[in-house]
Amino acid sequence: MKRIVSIQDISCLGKCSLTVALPILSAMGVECAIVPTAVLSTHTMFQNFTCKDLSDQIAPIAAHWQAEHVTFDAIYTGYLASKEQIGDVCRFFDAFKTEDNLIVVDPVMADNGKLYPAFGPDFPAEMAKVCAKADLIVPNLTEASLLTGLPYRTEQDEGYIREMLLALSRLGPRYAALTGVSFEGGRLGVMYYDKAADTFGSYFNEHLPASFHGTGDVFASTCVGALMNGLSLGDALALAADYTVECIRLTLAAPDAKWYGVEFESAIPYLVHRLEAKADN
Ligand code: PXL
Repeated sequence: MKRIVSIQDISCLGKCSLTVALPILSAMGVECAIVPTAVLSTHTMFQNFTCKDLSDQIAPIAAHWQAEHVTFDAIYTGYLASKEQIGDVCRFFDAFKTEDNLIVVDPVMADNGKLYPAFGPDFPAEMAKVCAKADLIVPNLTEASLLTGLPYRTEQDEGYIREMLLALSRLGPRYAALTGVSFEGGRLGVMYYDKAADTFGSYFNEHLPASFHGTGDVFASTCVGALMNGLSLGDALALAADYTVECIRLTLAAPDAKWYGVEFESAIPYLVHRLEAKADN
């Protein structure tokens, strides 16, 4: 069984970060160790939230695991709580990176043209240092714009997205995948770039008329789980996009849907069936 470690916060209520990553990766048959970056009462889209920064735990956890000779097939980071812990996360990468494993960074910090409330304007430059050490990064368009300095545009065309992907890849990672890409009404998806092969790819699905918190975490967790199941990057991104859409579809159909997150739990059978179908091919 593949073992990964996910470094992101615990939002005690709110269906995001580790409370989404753990069940999804478990359902996909991947062991997921965790390094919590912070404990919050809720995600930061609630009006108020508590937050206990756990930066001082990252180095001792890493040191213990190194003493135990633990290895990981992937290191997957999401929401980091403060710029103070960026150095700890980079040192964690240095401690556990091998020739064969994969560092996946979801540079969670912004959406819809705006930084999340807990971050100041100097945070994107710090997150760029984490991206520099990744094999694959999966930003949304707002995060990509903050990382590269290129303008954030809601009207997109392929030239703009390609330019963004090239700029992202110059931060360091071999692979960059941009989410929230749309070239025509009713279609939404992901476009990606492989720097070593100098190739672009894309995948589009239905654009449902709603947006929910935590869908980026659903997408990134599924992508990591799919890669650990041996899917190619293109297939992993397509499965992640399809599962995310299915989560939104079921949330919209649920009479008791919560505003703060998607009903990813109800869509887990769909995810498992899709993965089994891939394995049978
Ligand atoms: O879903 C991303 C996310 C993760 N963790 C926390 C957040 C958010 C988005 O708002 O606030 C704490």
